Formats: sequence, C-alpha cells, structure tokens
Amino acid sequence: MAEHIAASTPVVADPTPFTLPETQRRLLRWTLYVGYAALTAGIFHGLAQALSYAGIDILGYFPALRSYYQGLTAHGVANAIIFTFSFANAFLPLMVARALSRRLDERLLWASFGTLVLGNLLVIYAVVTNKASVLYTSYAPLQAHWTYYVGLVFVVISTWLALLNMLLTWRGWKRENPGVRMPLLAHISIVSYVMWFLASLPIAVEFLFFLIPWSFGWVERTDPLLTRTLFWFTGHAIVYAWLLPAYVSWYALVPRQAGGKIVSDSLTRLVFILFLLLSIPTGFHHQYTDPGIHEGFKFVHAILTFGVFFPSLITAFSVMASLEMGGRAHGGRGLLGWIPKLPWGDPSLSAQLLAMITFVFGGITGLINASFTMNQVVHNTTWVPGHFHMTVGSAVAMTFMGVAYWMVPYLTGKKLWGRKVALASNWIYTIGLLIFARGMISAGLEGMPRRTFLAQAPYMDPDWLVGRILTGVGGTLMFVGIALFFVVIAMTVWKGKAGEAPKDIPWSETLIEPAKNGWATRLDRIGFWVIVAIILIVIAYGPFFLSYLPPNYVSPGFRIF
Ligand code: HAS
Ligand code: CU
Repeated sequence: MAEHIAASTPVVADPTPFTLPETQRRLLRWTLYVGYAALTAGIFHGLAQALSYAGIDILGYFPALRSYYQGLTAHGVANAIIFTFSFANAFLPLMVARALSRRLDERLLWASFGTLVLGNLLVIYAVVTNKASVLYTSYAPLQAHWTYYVGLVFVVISTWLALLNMLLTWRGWKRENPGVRMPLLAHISIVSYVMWFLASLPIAVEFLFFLIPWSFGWVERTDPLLTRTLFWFTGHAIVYAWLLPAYVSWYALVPRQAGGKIVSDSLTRLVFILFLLLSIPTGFHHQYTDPGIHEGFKFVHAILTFGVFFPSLITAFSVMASLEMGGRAHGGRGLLGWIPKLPWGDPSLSAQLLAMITFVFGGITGLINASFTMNQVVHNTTWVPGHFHMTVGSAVAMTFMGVAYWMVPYLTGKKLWGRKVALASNWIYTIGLLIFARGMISAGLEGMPRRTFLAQAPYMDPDWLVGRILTGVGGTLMFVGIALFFVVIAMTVWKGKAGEAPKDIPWSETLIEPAKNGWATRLDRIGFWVIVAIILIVIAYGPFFLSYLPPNYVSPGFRIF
C-alpha cells in the first residue's frame, strides 16, 4: 500500500495554494449565508412539525403562522430548496475555480447571487402571507400566489448561472491548456450541476407554461396529473442535485481530511457520469400509486431506480476504502481498528463521517421505497419523511455543515470558533436524527400518515404512540444540534481570530491516477454523455407523454389552508 500512496495525483491542476480575489470570496460567502438564513427559519418549523407528531402544538407561538401547512411549506422550501441550492451555488463554483486555479466571472457571480436573493424574497413574501401553503411539491390543484412560483423560478435560474460560470471558467482553462485532462475535482463538480440543469427543465416547463399562467388567472384550469408528473420528472433528480455536492466532498476532500487517498480517478468520474445518466429517468417511483400512468411505464422507472442505486453503492465502497487508508495511516490495526483511529476530533470530518453512517440507513429505506410492491405499504406514511431525513436531512445537511467548518474560515480568513461546540453539534444532531427517524419509520409501518397535523387529529392509533414520542424527542435534539451549528458559524464570522484560517481547500490525491488514454478519457466528454442521458430520458418518459398529451385542463385552483 505504501508505495501506491507515494505515487498519487492531486485532484486539482496545480497544488500550489490559490485564492480567489476578495470580491469573489465575499460573494461566495454571502451566497452561503443566504442558505443559513433559510435554514434558521426552517429548523424552527422543523421543531414544530416534530413536536406536533408527539401531540404538542407550538404553532400558536409562531408570529404570522396560520396553518400547519403554511409551516410545513416553509420548512420544506427553506431547508430542502433554499439551503441546499445556496450551498451548492457557492461550493461547486469554488471547487471548479480551485481545481483549475482560475478566477470566476464576477458578473455571473453577482447575477447568480442576485437571482437567488430575489427568488428568496418573493418566496418568503408568498409563504409568510399564507398565500402559498402548497408544500414544497407544489401539487396542483392546490394553488399558490404567483410570487411563489416566480420566486422558485429565480432560484432555479441562479443555479443555471452558477453552472454557466463553471462552464466558462473551464472553457478558459481548456484554451490555455490544450490536450490536458480536466482535473478530477473540476469534472465531478461540473457534472453535478450539468445533471441538475438537465433535470430542472421539466419543472421550468411546469412552472412557466402551467402554474404561473394559472396563478395569474390567464388560464382558469390546469392539469393536475401532468403537472405532478413534470414535478417528479425534476423531483427525483433534485435529490441527487442535493447529494452530489456532498459526494464531491466525500470523494475529493474527505480522504485528505481522514489521512487517506481517493481510490481511483476513473472510477470517481464514472460514478458521476452514471448519476448524469440515471438520476432523471426514475421519477415515476414517486407516482406508483397515481392513477393515469400505465403500470408498464412505472415498472421501467422502478428498474432504472435500482440502476441509480449502484453509483451510490460504488461510492460506499470507494469512500470506505479511502477512510480505511486514513485510519490505518493513523495506526489503526485489524478488521475495524482503523475506525476509532480516524481523526474524529476534526469537526469537519466527524460531521461527514456521521453523515455517511446515517446515509447507509437512508439508502436501505430508499430501496424499500423503490420496490414496486413494498412502496404500497409505506407510501404517504411517515416512513417517507423517515427516509428522507436520513438522506437530505443527514447525508446532505450534515455534509454541508461539515464543509462549512473549513469553508467559512477559508472564505473569511478567520479561525473556526468553538471546535468542541461544533463536535457536540454533530453528535447531538446525529443522535437526534436517528431517534427521530426510528420514530417516523416504525410509526410509518403502522400506518401513521405523513403531512398530517396529528396534534389536532380526531383519530389516533395507539400503536403510533412510541413512534410519535421518538419523533418529538429526536426532532428536539436535531433542533438543538443545528442551533449549536449556527452559534459556531455566527461566532466564527463575528469573533473568529483573523489570519488563522486554512489557506487552501482540503483537496485529496488519487491512488490510481487519471487514465492517459482508453475508455476512461471518454468520461470527460460531458456533451456526449448529456446526449446519452437525453436518449434514456426519451425512452423512459416518451411513451407516457405520447399516450397522454395534449394536456387535460380540468381543474380550477384551490386555496384551502
Ligand atoms: Fe429517496 C422519496 C428512492 C436516495 C430524498 N426521497 C424521497 C423523498 C425525498 C427523498 C425528499 O423509490 C420524498 C419526496 C416526497 O416529498 O414525496 N431514494 C430512493 C432510492 C435512493 C434514494 C432508491 N432520496 C435519496 C437521496 C435523497 C432522497 C440521496 C436526498 C438527498 N425515495 C425513493 C423513493 C421515494 C423516495 C422510491 C418515493 C417514496 C414514496 O412512496 O413517496 C438511492 O439513491 C439510495 C442509494 C444510497 C445508498 C447508500 C450508500 C451509502 C453511502 C455511505 C457509505 C458509508 C460510509 C461510512 C463510507 C446505496 C455512500 C463509513 C464510515 C465509517 C466511520 C466507517
Ligand atoms: Cu426519488
């Protein structure tokens, strides 16, 4: 092993430290802060949701909150959309800039930041005034005020501008480095957002051609099944738009933090290309119970869903190998003796290790969701939020928090404040999450419904009791964990010691270096893989649209909460 470790390649083009100009760093910082502001609002609503399952109603303490569904919309949009994309909009362009040692386009940075803020303001207006209690899935015929849909369109545009910035940076670098292979870190960061760009087009069609004209009253009726299908066309892939930035960190940065190396350059590129191909043509697994979609189409998506499971399995083995290398380099012996030797005292690493461990359960529950028949047992029960809090609520959120522990110091030039508080935050959040998810999962199996205000429900199954209590207790601990995260970040920005920050990002090296020729070099032809992805999408979705279109404008809008 030792000689392999000696012969390795950095995931960046040039290992000498590179820093962006302060104006660009400031914009990236503020993009992150927008996400944290959203998350702050989101976790209060999360606490209220969790307690409501335990039968405790604190909604009355929220100023301006008129219904459970208003709070649930705020929670979903703030945490799952604004927080995640604000992070990715800052993190991925920074990774590309660093990988290529090149500045970003400042006007585009401004444009991406500006559209993100504008979108946010519109969404906040709509949600706070109770004009958009449609939940983050925006299902018609529930209707929101136009500001909600237009606001989300601006948020999506901000992600497109972030991608454009990465692509232009890459193009500039390519011109000056003809024939040189793009470094791994740039490849996987760009592929992540190329996948998302492709995935976001159906929701753009849904909002621009259906929901926005309908919310303005230009058309009276809309097509619930078609808009719902367009939503999930984007909506499954959106979960990978959240996950892939976390994978960028697990592959390209975590090995260094753990003292190991990435196993293989080509394998890592392959994983991201597999996500580009397989993330999108799987949306019907959210619609197994929807009438109006032929069983055969659903079956094709079920098979492809098992396909998209594989790149995550490869990731589990690959990242585990990097960690094992790190643990053994720190003196770990025996089958599992390397695990306690990992640098658990580094809050950035420990957050991400805990994220990975919870994601094992998130992945397993995903497999059950994906199974055509087992889905009937769990669909629309609290099992599903149990699943997604162990994916987006941990694998993703905790990784983003872990990254923040080096990224905020790196971007501000200030030392991380309160390392021990950060460590406590990681553990409290994870323990809370596992208790919470255990509650939701087990009560879900007993049929406890999701998206239901149980604190005031006239029916209650005694079998749900333990699950409800665990949900409330776990959710409270999660709230405390994230609150501590905010304390750490706010104190770092406000009181962190200047000049003691990391000078570079923690980029890693790969054990098996980039291929010089052969199939693996073709993984860099992103345009080609986009075409293959489109062909797969046409195969998976084409028959449905051919059999279904034109739209059935059958339903007026309803505002019932
Ligand atoms: Fe999911 C529903 C299927 C992954 C998010 N999912 C949801 C919803 C959300 C969501 C938000 O097929 C609810 C939507 C709604 O509101 O209705 N999901 C899957 C499958 C996967 C999956 C097959 N989901 C995710 C990820 C998400 C996410 C990732 C967010 C980021 N999901 C479904 C289905 C439904 C669904 C159905 C519909 C349910 C219904 O009926 O409504 C897979 O991609 C999962 C693959 C994951 C793995 C795990 C790999 C593990 C790794 C960690 C390794 C650990 C190490 C630790 C290295 C195979 C990589 C070592 C550390 C040491 C210290 C030793
Ligand atoms: Cu899905």
